[in-house]
Amino acid sequence: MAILPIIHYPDERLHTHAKPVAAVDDAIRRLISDMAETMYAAPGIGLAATQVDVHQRVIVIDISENRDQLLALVNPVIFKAEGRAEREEGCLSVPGIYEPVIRAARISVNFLNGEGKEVTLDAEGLLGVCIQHEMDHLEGKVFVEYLSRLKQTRIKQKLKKRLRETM
Ligand code: GNR
Ligand code: NI
Repeated sequence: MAILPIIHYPDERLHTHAKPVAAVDDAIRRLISDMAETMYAAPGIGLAATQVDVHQRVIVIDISENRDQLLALVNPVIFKAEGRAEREEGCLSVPGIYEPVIRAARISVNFLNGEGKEVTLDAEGLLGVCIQHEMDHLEGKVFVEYLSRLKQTRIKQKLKKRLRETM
């Protein structure tokens, strides 16, 4: 297991489109395990491979209180989305920034789990939001892109300033 470095916005690599995983093999299982360790250490409730500069369609999520309900989603596809709901979001790639985003209220998603088995999951609330947020990362999209241009500019300036101050 290993904790992987997380890329921070506005790094260009966060805009990379991830490729489908051909087979859930030992290398993918190692990636899932490293991503889980990275997510738990951060700590966060989700992590997309994009955030650790691996451009394959792999996501880990754990929204449980006890941090013992790991979900691994390989090649996820949302095939149903209903309603709209607003919720405050944060992102490990945009540290310290929390802003409301409107997304589908309920989704149904298809994916392969860590064993390569096909799974269908209905999700709403925090889990639904988290899956949509992580799947955006795989498309090269960061949640701040839903905000106004002005807010995006301010967030970029804030993160760049913070980067300068810690170097
Ligand atoms: O840890 C995280 N918390 C969170 C809170 C509200 C909505 C989405 C998230 S995902 C985030 C981890 C992360 O950046 N995943 O990409
Ligand atoms: Ni994120």
